[in-house]
Amino acid sequence: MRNSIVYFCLLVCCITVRAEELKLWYSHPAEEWVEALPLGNSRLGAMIYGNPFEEEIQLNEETVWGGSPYRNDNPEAYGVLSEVRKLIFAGREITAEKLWKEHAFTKQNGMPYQTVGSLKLHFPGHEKYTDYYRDLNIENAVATVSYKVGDVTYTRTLFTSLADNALIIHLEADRPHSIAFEASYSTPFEESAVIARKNRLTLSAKASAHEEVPAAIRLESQARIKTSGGKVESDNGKLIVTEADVVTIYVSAATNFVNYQDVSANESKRVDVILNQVGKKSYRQLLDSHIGKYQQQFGRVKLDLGHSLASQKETPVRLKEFREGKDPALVTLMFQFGRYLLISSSQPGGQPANLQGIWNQHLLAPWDGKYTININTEMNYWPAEITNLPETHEPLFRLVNELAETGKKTAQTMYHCNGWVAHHNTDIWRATGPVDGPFYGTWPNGGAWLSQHLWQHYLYTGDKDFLIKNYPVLKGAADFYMDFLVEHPQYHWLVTIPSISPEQGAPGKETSLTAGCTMDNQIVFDVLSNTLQAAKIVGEDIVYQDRVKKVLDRLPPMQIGKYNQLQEWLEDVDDPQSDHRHVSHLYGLYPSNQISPYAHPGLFQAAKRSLLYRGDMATGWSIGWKINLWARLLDGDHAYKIIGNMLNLVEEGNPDGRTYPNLFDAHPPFQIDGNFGFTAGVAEMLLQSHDNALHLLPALPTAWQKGHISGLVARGAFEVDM
Ligand code: FUC
Repeated sequence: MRNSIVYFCLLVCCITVRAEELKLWYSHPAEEWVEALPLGNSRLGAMIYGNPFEEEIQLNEETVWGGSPYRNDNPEAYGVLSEVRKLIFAGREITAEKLWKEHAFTKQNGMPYQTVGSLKLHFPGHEKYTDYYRDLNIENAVATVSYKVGDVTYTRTLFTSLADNALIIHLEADRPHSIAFEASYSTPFEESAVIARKNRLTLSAKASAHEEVPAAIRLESQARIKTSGGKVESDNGKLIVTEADVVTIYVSAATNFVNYQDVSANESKRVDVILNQVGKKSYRQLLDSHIGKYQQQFGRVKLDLGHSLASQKETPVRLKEFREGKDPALVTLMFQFGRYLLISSSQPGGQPANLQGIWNQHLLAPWDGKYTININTEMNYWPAEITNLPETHEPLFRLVNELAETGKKTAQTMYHCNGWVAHHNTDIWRATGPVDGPFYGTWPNGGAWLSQHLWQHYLYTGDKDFLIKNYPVLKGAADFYMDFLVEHPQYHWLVTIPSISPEQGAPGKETSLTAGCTMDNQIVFDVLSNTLQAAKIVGEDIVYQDRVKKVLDRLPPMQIGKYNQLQEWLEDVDDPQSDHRHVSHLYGLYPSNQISPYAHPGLFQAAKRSLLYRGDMATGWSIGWKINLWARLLDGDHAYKIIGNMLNLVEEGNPDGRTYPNLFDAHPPFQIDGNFGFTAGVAEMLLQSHDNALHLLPALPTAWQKGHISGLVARGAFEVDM
């Protein structure tokens, strides 16, 4: 049971302008993918272009990945490990890098997340239309398209049912016998087939082999068409509908994926089971159960920062004009859009949201659309607890448990260490070896950082059974460091080596390879001290607890350097001119809680100095991180300035654009972590609970004079209304 407190810190504003619904809307069809509107139920993703004449619905299924079960740890790594360490300690990092590159990496840099293809609906005669409108209503997770051809009004309603696991497309016209179209599938996969039979259109395909790992994923997508009035015929890989009054299309997709070791399911049977079930329900029933299930999660948090006439404009116009300062409701929309995306891409039993959530039109997406775990995947889940969506965190918890299995072998093979390790990337096959070469991949802390999400969930919920169940994973992350850390010959602290401060070399160094950089020390500190706290709660052996304490006492402290900055490396070498996107040494400020303004004022000022040096502009996700960091620095106006850097339309001639017309965040290109970082950041400006107390409105900007928020969650299982 949650504790509930109501604070009247803000006067609820008197809204003179009608509170707009939470909608993204447009007066034109999408021409590009980043204008199309995303629907999703964690399993299925759909991007709706809303073109009257040639509707395209680009489809995803969360388990369509290249490759098959594989591992990518190189057993030769251990043979060179002590030499690599010696060379780094001796300042010969380039030689160390060469050796490490030859022996610690494999040909596999991770498998790609892939599209299914598109369902296309061709409406002859709809080339010329008037009164066009399309939207995505994120209060009920339904998209609509409407327009007129002559004097007939056509309406499309689409949703990916959270309750019934299918995409539902409902077509209506305000005159009988007016609906006529052809349905077809397209897919980029070489090995694929489309069959049309009666009212069913079926696409089957095989995902790609990649980096010498054979393909294993088989996928099927099927569309079944039900009409009232008119008829459906099949012809040469197409379904043709004529003279219908109303049409409902039910679309499903599935693969043979069972888990990271098992691909033995039957995708056709899965699709059949889903669509047979869906076919028993009326359109109304499907719509109601979808909205009911969605609102049960989405409706928990309400935010109102005020409205104005500017809030009623078309979405891209609002993004263009945000910095004029008249549209506080755009922050609300973007905040809630992040919650919409998390609900739509991460539900219990599914895969965690990857670099693009579940939405991807490519066979080879940027960075393969996989899981980059040196910041990006973690950021995806920053809003999960605080914005009251703890169930969306479950797929990530399962991923961490699975990495603890695969990463045990990596820890043994590469480092001869106990416990488990994952480097800076993983994928659906839960690969835990290093990828992308030494400069980026020498980072044995991905699993450790992810494991902190288990501890945080415990802090938010107080769920002791959850902690007991997940304790072995936390302990495994700690056990790895107990073996992996090495005494630094000069400072005598225990340090990680080889490692990097993601993804940059210290000034004056030609490579990134280093020992004991600040972020590593902070992560190791979290892993060990949180495992120690958990050990006490679950009643772990006292001898083990003492061992952990002894290691904790020998970690390097955070250090303040010559520019009054928080040092990123053991040596005082930071470049105050650097605007690198990774602000890794500020991990201790956020998401961790190692730098408090009250307990560590010196470090707090140093962290602020470091962040000021890095500047306010960055890639999308880095902007997302900076909103949270300025919130933790208790500076609402600075956080708000960074919000303005995010809410800036990507369009030709604007290199600073960081949000696409469909509100997807721009790295650029599209990467979803920035959306989630934004949502977490707005919440962090309004409520903090990391420092052993609830802090209400810790970073309220001057721009938010009036407002109301309910349903945010604080550690200790409090739900807060203000
Ligand atoms: C890390 C970042 C990049 C990008 C990639 C997916 O490598 O440094 O900016 O976000 O992940």
